[in-house]
Amino acid sequence: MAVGALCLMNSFRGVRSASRLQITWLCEHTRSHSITSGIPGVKERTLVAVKPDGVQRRLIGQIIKRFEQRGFRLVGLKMLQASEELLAQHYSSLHRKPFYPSLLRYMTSGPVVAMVWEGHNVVKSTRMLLGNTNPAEASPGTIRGDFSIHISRNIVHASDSTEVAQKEISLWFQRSELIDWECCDHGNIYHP
Ligand code: IDP
Ligand code: MG
Repeated sequence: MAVGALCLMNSFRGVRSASRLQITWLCEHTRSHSITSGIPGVKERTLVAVKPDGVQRRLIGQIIKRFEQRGFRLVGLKMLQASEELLAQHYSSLHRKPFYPSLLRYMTSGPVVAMVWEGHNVVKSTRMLLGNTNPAEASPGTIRGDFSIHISRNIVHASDSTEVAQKEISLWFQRSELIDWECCDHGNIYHP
């Protein structure tokens, strides 16, 4: 066999064994630091809600896609017509704002899709995925920066701190509506 071909085969084997090693490490690492233990903050959760304008403009799928693509885990999902009572609690810190009555009208104008997403640093990362509250200030590439133009119709809600996230999740979801689940590719695909 030509020397060149031998070298090529050896380097190919090298690449294969290196990637196998990496895959084995990844697999072990993922297992020992799985969703239920290990990486600090991996169980962090946040509330995200597609607001009535997002639902009516058929943006639910595109919004979910961004969270899945980023690698977060969906642990709760439901569509509901939010009541004034729920929203009054949800937006209790804003009830003195001049826009509060119109905010409640907007949020009750149609169904909302509420979700709980989980993962490392999910609260902060989600706020970055959403972009500035005012879409005019939101960067292109963010949800608000790509799909909206006015602060009164900004498509999507997300908790702004881990403490607020815990309160909002328990306000919008029963414990039984949230599901812990493991990823099927941890072992089945990379660990024959
Ligand atoms: P956030 O949704 O980015 O956390 P907040 O300040 O908590 O922003 O405000 C909650 C929601 O109230 C906003 O998403 C937006 O729908 C609405 N809002 C905030 N400021 C204004 C305003 O100046 N005019 C109209 N609506 C506003
Ligand atoms: Mg807020």
